[in-house]
Amino acid sequence: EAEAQWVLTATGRSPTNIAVIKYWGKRDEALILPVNDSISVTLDPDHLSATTTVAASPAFPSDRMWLNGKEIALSGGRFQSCLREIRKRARDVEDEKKGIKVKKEDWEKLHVHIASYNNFPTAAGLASSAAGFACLVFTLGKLMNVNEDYGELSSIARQGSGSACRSIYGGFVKWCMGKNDDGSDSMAVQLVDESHWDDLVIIIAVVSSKQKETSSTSGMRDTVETSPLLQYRAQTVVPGRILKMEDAIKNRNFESFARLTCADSNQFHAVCLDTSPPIFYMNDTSHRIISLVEKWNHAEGTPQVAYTFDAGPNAVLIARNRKTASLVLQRLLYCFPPQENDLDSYMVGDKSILS
Ligand code: 2P0
Repeated sequence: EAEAQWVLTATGRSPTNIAVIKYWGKRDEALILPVNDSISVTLDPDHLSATTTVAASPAFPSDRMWLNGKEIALSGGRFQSCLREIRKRARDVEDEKKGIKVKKEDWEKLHVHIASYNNFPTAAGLASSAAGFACLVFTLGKLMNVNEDYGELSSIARQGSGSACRSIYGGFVKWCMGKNDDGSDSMAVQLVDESHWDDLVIIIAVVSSKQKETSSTSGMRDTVETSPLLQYRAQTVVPGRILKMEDAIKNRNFESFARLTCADSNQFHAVCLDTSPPIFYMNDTSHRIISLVEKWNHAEGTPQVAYTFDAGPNAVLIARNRKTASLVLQRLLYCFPPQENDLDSYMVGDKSILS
C-alpha cells in the first residue's frame, strides 16, 4: 500500500541586525567562532527581514531551497550544519486536524523544502544572511517542535552565518565569542529588549544596492591571514569597547553610544584597508556621509547622530530621536538631491528607510 502523502509546514519571519561593535574575523572557520565579541541592534521586522516557509513531506526525495523564488544549492556546509543541528533536536509532532503523526526519529529521514524571501537587496551589505539563517533555524525549529532555549538556537544560527546568531532576539544583543573550542559557549544574549531605547531612529541610506565585490566570509579570512591591526583590535580595543557600549546602552547614554559606534565602524574599515590586498567597502558617497555627520555632531557640541557601515557602501545612521531623524533626512536630500543620471545619489534620496 502506498504511504499516505502529506505536507507539514511552518512559517517564520526574522529581522536583520546592525552591529555597533563589529564582528570581523574568525578563529574557527568551520564552526564560525569569532575573534571578538560584538554588539548589534535588531531592526523592526517590517522594514528589513527574511520570511521563510519550511515544508516537510515523505514525498520529497531531497532537501531543496529557494531564495527569492530562485533555487539555490544546499551543498554548502552551512545549511547542512543548521539542518543537522535542528534535526538532532527534533521531537514528536502531531497535527490532529490533518491526522499526521511524526515521531522524533522520523525527522532524520524526512526531507524539507525551504522558501525564503528578503524584503531588501540580497548581499548588498545589508546583512541578508543574518536575517536568513536566523529565520531558517527558527522556522525549522518550529516545524520540528524543537524545545531549545534561544541561546541554543542562536548558537545553531551562528553555524549558518556568524551575524545570524544576533538576529534571534530583538533589541540590543551581544554575541559572546566564547572560550570553548567546540563553540558550545559562542552564542548571543539579549542585553535589553526593543522597548528599552525606543527613541532611537535608524535610517538606512542605500548608496548602492549592487552586490558587494568581496563577500564577508572571504574578506574576513583575508583579514585574519594578513592584517596585523586585527590582532590589536580584537585583543586590546574591542574588550574595553564592549563594556563601555553595554553601559551606554543600559543608561541610554547617546553621546557615548554614538562615539563608540562611529569609532568601531571606522576601525573595522581600517582593518579592511590593512588587509592584503586591501578591501574597500565604502565609496565616495559613504565618505561624504561620514563627513556630513561628523561636521553636524561637531557643530551641535554633542553627538546627535551615529553612523556605521558594514561590508558595503550603505550608510546606517542612528538618530537620537525622531526630530533629529527628520533633520537627517532633510540634510541627506539636500546634499544628495535625486538626479536621474546619478544613480548613487538618487538611491540615497530614494531608498532611505525610516524605521
Ligand atoms: C557584523 N559583518 O558584525 C559584521 C560587520 C559585516 C561587517 O557580520 O562568514 O555574513 O557568514 O559569519 O555574518 C558580516 O559577516 O559572515 C558581518 P559569516 P557574516 O555584522
